[in-house]
Amino acid sequence: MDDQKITVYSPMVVIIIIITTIIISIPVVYGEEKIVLIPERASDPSFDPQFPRPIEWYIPSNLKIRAGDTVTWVNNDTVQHTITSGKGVSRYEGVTGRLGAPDGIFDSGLIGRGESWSYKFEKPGRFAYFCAVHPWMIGVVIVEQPIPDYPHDANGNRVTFPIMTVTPDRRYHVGITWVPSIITTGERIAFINDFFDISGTIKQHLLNYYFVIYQNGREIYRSLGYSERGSDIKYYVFSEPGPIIIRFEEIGGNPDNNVEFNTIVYGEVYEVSDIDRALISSAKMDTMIIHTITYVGMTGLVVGAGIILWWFRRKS
Ligand SMILES: [Cu+2]
Repeated sequence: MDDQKITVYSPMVVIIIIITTIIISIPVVYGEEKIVLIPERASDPSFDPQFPRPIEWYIPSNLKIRAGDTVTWVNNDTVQHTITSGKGVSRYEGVTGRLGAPDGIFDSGLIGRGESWSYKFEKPGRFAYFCAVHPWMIGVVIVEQPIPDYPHDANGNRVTFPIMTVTPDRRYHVGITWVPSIITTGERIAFINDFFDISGTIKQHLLNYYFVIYQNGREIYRSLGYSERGSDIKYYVFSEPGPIIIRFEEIGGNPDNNVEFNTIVYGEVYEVSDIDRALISSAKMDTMIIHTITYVGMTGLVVGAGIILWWFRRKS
């Protein structure tokens, strides 16, 4: 009987193990892909493009990412380049023949027109790089700590929603929950505020207070609130990253009755711009055109050679 049971349940057990393994292996922090573009004429030491392109051999030459992100360099130039970690040289030094000093962390090797190369940055730090062929082409990737995937305070400590605290007059419990739990700039954040009596059980109806947000030492938002059947929602869209303090002031009309919470607003470190997208697609188009020309040319040569051969054979 026992043997039979094992036979019946083992496929199920296997499936459960597989599903569990998949869930466990999903990374805690999801990495993003960032694009760095090598523009046309990047190999030219006198390269000095005008608006709207910045003066950069790698665009952007100063890239901020988070640990776990992958950077893909796309070569939109007509010649081969490398992405070699280490110290490059100045334009003058490069022209006079000085070479860069690789540090061995990463090296793409030569990448041609329209080709790309990717590298995943696992650890925080500052990573300088250059082109081994044109060592005045320099760039840097700054890798920041990844964002925790759980709600946390301004020090990164995990918090549990709703975060509860007692007012100084010891009459109320105030709770806060923010959605989404990781706050980023440009996204509408809902702050759900709960008000209970001191026992923490009876919701407080029509309790007035000020909902105030401070960031970088200044007040950025203030709104009068009322607890409707014990709760209230405030919305805010942050435009800047950095730690914030959320203060409930004058709770119940008492000017000294203030409580506060804190957390961090994260910024979008880098977005691929429309210009980048246009350049990337033009790099891909270049590759396609080159390939087409090559194929057409090769076909032409083969057909031409065939015709010539046929012509000579016919003559002789
Ligand atoms: Cu180069």
